[in-house]
Amino acid sequence: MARNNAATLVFFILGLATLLQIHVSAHNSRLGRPDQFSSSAIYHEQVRHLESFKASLVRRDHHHHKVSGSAIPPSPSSVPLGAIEAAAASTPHVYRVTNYGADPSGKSDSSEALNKAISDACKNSSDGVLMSGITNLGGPQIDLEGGTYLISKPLRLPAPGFGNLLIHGGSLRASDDFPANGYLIELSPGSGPAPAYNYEYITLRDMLLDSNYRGGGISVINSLRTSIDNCFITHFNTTGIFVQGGHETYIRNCFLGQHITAGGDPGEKAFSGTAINLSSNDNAVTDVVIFSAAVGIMVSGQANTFNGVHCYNKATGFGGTGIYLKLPGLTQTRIVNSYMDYTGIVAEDPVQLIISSSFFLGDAFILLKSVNGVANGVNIVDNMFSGSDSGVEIVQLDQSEGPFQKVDQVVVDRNNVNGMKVKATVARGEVQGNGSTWAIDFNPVLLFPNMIKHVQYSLSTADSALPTHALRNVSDNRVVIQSDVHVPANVFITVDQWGSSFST
Ligand SMILES: *[C@@H]1O[C@H](CO)[C@@H](O)[C@H](O)[C@H]1NC(C)=O
Ligand SMILES: *[C@@H]1O[C@H](CO)[C@@H](O)[C@H](O)[C@H]1NC(C)=O
Ligand SMILES: *[C@@H]1O[C@H](CO)[C@@H](O)[C@H](O)[C@H]1NC(C)=O
Ligand SMILES: *[C@@H]1O[C@H](CO)[C@@H](O)[C@H](O)[C@H]1NC(C)=O
Ligand SMILES: CC(=O)N[C@H]1CO[C@H](CO)[C@@H](O)[C@@H]1O
Repeated sequence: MARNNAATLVFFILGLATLLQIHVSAHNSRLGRPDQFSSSAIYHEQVRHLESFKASLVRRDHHHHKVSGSAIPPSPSSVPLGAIEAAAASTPHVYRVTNYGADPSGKSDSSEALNKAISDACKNSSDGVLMSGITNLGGPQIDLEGGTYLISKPLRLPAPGFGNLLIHGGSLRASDDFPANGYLIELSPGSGPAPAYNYEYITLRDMLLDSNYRGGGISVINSLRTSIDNCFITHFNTTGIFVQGGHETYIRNCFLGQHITAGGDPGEKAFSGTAINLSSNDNAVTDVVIFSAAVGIMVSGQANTFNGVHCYNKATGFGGTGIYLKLPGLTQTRIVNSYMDYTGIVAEDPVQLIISSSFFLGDAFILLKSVNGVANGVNIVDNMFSGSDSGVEIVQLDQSEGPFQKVDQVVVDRNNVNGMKVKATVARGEVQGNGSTWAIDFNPVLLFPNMIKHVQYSLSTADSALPTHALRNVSDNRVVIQSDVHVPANVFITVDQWGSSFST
């Protein structure tokens, strides 16, 4: 019994110590420089905390007594309403736009009200944990309260240099006189002097943006760590989301389309605009559907990644493009786990590009376009292609501006293909014959014309004669094997166009 009590006491003390430890470390990290505390300073801190902890227990006890001692506990309604409102108003972290006179029915122009709410949210600051030149606003929320707001000019922060702000929860619609070159939300510097980066950690979430066929949806200029999450962006006439400069804009769980359609729209030929234009590095587009636009995603910045993108914006047959990689010579792009639905991928002079684990439906294909004739470090592997048996090749070359001449480490292989023509940079063939010459023409499969970098073959014969044989000719993607004597033989040949910086 006594031992049990002692154990309980030890446990209790340990528990207290743990509590204190957590408290102290949290306190230190808020000060930002825990290493400046000597261990004796920490000890004294702990003693002070223990004392105040004890005091708080006593206070709570006291309060408890008082409550249980009174016959009727105070009901919430007995607290004056004005006091609650005053308390809330003194720490406005949630900016409800209707408090600023915004009209949630979408009838009257709410531009001024919304911009006022945003500029008020930019008045408070927390501490300086963000990039130098960026004020940490501490996370204020502009709450659209589930309303639809008509706006005649873009929503903007009052000046560059702010971070840690959320705008969420409602719809915005451009008025008929909205500037045709504007965006509903512009994270742009405006006219003031711009710091190194305009904004950091701005989150735009849970919104429907209707550009009313005037201008675009969201522009993010020279900003860091922007999140665009669960937004539905439609009726853009220019671009749904435009990102220029800066880095790490994360676009996820979004739906973008110029026209509201579930696919197979009779007006598809007239779709225009670009759903996402990334003129910026290091961004990610994940789990995004693009259902109408002339170009789904235009990319002209490096090190962007696309994962789970579904493009059915405008079929290739009608002149549309799913993803256009316009970074000749330094592509550095990964497209994985995506769904190119009747619309394909175009890459200019690809240098470091991976397209993998993706599904190409409806004769959608990948086009490598030569600008300066370079294709280097390209992996197009492990995709699925499905087409209409019209002989469309899964990977094609556009050499109208000159042939691909510098081809190295280009691997197009292991794609599974149904109803389209396989193209690859590795091919295997077998030829059977009774004679002294065996030849295979690999042109139907090989992607690049007249380019075989490696050949391997084996000659198999059951004949009593043991022939001498050799690789005689490799030209125009044809391989010829010859033997000194006439024999019945099977010849197996493997060729590739990979090249490799590792070969000698
Ligand atoms: C929308 O874009 C089309 C061209 O794509 C243009 O003809 C039209 O004038 C634009 N509308 C507005 C309001 O700017
Ligand atoms: C994408 O943005 C760039 C500017 O950074 C512009 O030059 C280009 O025309 C745009 N492309 C499309 C297809 O919107
Ligand atoms: C191969 O051809 C030679 C003559 O050209 C003939 O004698 C021989 O029977 C043939 N062998 C087979 C397996 O057909
Ligand atoms: C190799 O074959 C090509 C035709 O494919 C021919 O033009 C060329 O002369 C041949 N070269 C040799 C060394 O036989
Ligand atoms: C905590 C804090 O600084 N709150 C201020 C935020 O800004 C509003 C004006 O927009 C002030 O009234 C608050 O005092």
